[in-house]
Parts: sequence; structure tokens; C-alpha cells
Amino acid sequence: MKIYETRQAPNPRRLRIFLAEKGIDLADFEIEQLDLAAGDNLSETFKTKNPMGGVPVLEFDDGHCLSESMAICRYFEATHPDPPLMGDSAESQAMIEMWNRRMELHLLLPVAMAFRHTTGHFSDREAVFPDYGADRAKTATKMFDFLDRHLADESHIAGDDYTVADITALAAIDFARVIDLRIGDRPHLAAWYERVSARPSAKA
Ligand SMILES: N[C@@H](CCC(=O)N[C@@H](CS)C(=O)NCC(=O)O)C(=O)O
Repeated sequence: MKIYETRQAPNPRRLRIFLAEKGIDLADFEIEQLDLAAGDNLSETFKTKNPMGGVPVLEFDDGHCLSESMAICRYFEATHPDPPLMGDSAESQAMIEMWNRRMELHLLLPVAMAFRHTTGHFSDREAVFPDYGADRAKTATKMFDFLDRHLADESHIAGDDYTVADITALAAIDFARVIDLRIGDRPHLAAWYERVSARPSAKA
């Protein structure tokens, strides 16, 4: 199997952390690094693998491809159920899905939009609206406040256990540093951040 990814980008990092938590060695895959700034992901060849043009992409040995980070993670959750990162009961699966969606929609996406629209990193392929970028950065900051309150009573984003929701939040928070958006003086969020960053998987 082959993974198309980009080392610095947050979605591929979600997948790398997920695999590390599962004990799946990246060395077992062929890896191709794409230079997103150069537009490697916009080529016609890559679009046959993911018509949406994003990384990561998992290519199976017969050539068919799976994209969307969470779809890829779900595949590995099914093939390597231990440790469960997406829940092991109907209720825990639904709760973790809820928290992961919150982290995607209200944290990772605003951070990504703040990056794209304040830096103009992808101005070769999209219109750039700096005011929108600044607004998305504010939204991400509000989410930091929300998470600080939430984590006053919880050890992890979705409850007692480390899950994919922690992975999404960690990838978003680390990527936010690129635009100098930091969690700052929020004690509960900072304690969680220290806990999840100390896991070996965070190096992925
Ligand atoms: N929803 C997709 C998003 C994929 C995505 O947009 N990846 C970014 C990198 S984090 C990308 O490839 N950006 C390049 C571009 O937009 O041209 C996922 O979860 O995998």
C-alpha cells in the first residue's frame, strides 16, 4: 500500500498519529511526499487518485484509492481494532464521532481557513480574503476558550480515553502555530496539550 502525503500539513499528520497509536509502522508503506505549494496535488495524475485534490490518500495494491483522512482512519480502525480510537460500543462510537466532528468543523477548519486567508499560501488556486482569515482565527481562539472549559472536567476531548478527537485537536493546535495562534494561558487546555504531546505518536 502507498500513502500520498505532505509532511507539514495537518490532515496527513492526523493519519500519521493515528497509525502510530495503532502500532502500524509507516515504513510498511510506500510514501510519496507531495509539494502542495508547487501544486503537485493539482496534477491530472493525482486527481485520478483523489478528484478533490487533497492529501492524504491511501492507495491499495490493486491501485484503487481512498481519501478523506477520517475514511482512511476508519479503514485502519477496522483492520486494527486495538487500541480502539473511534469507540468500541454504539454509544462511544457516536460520542467520539460527535467530538471529532466538533474538532474538525470548529477548530481544524477555522485554523486551516485562517492559514489560507491570512497568508495567501494557495493564492494560485483560490481567492484570498484576509478579513475572513482574521475572523476564522478569532473563531479558533474562541474554540480554545471552549476547550479550556471543557477540559476542566475531562481528561480527553471525548471523555476518559484518548481518541481520534484528541488527534484532530492536536493536529489543529500544532498547525495553528504556523500563523502564531497559540493556546496560551489556558490551564486545562495546556495540561491536556502536554499530556497528548507527550505520547510517542505526537512525534509522527
Ligand atoms: N477533508 C480532507 C481534507 C484534505 C485536505 O484538504 N488536505 C490539505 C492538506 S491538510 C490539502 O491537500 N490542501 C491542498 C490544497 O487545498 O490545494 C481530509 O480530511 O483528508
